[in-house]
Amino acid sequence: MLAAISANCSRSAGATVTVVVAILRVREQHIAVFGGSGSGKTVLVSSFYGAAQEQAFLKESLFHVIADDTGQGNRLRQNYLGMKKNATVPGITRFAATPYSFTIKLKDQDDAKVAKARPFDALRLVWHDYPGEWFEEEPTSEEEGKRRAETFRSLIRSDVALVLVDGQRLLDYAGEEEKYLKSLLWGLRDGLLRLKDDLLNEGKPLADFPRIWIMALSKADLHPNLDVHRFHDLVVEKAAGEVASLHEVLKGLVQIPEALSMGEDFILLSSAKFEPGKIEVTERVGIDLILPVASLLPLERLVQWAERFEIPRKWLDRLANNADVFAAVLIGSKAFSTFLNKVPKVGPLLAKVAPSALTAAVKLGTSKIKDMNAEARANRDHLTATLTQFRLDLDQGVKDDLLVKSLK
Ligand SMILES: Nc1nc2c(ncn2[C@@H]2O[C@H](COP(=O)(O)OP(=O)(O)O)[C@@H](O)[C@H]2O)c(=O)[nH]1
Ligand SMILES: [Mg+2]
Repeated sequence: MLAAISANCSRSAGATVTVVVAILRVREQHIAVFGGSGSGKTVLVSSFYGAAQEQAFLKESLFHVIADDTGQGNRLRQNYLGMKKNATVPGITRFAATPYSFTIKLKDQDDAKVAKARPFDALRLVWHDYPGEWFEEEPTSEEEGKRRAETFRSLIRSDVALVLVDGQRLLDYAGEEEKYLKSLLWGLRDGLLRLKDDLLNEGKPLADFPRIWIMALSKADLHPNLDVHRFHDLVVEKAAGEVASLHEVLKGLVQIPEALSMGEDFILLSSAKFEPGKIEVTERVGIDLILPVASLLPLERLVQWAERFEIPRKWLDRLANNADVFAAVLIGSKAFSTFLNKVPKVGPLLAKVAPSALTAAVKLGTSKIKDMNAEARANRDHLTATLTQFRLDLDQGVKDDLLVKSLK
């Protein structure tokens, strides 16, 4: 928002000075990425950020991806350029848990009229790596245990968690994939159980916690014949019991345990095409779905849950961050305020909104979204264009057999 703060400074001459201050209204979405050492976490975040700094992306895109920590951004870009130019990969980072913070800043932030009409100006994506080794190995000291719990606590604001299934290890275990899949899921389950006492406040289940746990095949380029449905089948065939018991453990950690999707969503990811002596960074799979998944999937899921069971109003805000503003953009601020005006003004913003406003936003058909996207692009309303594009990207991801979304 460009907030004009009028400071009426009386000067001796009686002149009035108006100071215009630009305040960027930023909405934050967090995403948690769980994966063992070598499963592709660092390469993934480097590819996500590096590709967004390419001229081709900068020209075409509706937004810039800016690293909030410049030094960290440069390191990620170095990783990316090393892969692209010299086929070198980033160094191994065992036991490192790093949050990365990116601001998704719309282009042409300065059109005052468009800016004023939108409910927020920029999205911040905070990306949390959680090293899977921490789930495989007991902490070596009490202090180490504390550090793990603290790191975990920082990522529980995420709506979405990706569980990386290492495509290389699946190959190593070809024919007996259950050995790898079971150990991965048991490790996660045991790790969570070990953290449980530290995480819960006097045994009270958590309100804020990732509610959507997506199984993500990393290094999908190593599996050219595996589409997302076959990956889904493989997980069910080889490790359905382990998925179910991880689901049980997650349920034991949260309030409103019905609002949890575990082992219902699947995605394919490849950060680049790795060939002998060459890393083709332009051949990426699923990376462009990360922002849409982090931002819009929670809103969609919230509506699905609300159709299945009663969600107390005050909970709407906690189960999917920013669902209110995303819905407002998707159905248009005017329509959204009509919904708002129909309900009593109490409690947090979302509690005021009949879930029907959210449903309306989610149920818009693809052709309607396409129209809105074209219109927003024409009007240079980049926020609406971006979010409607995210919706179209999700639809396309499903069509391209890269993404399976829960039907529940
Ligand atoms: N084929 C393929 N290999 C990958 C991909 N991403 C990572 N790798 C390989 O996996 C190694 C470990 O990746 P890294 O991101 O460092 O794993 P981390 O320990 O989870 O951070 C890299 O050095 C690459 O050799 C990918 O998308 N495709
Ligand atoms: Mg790493």
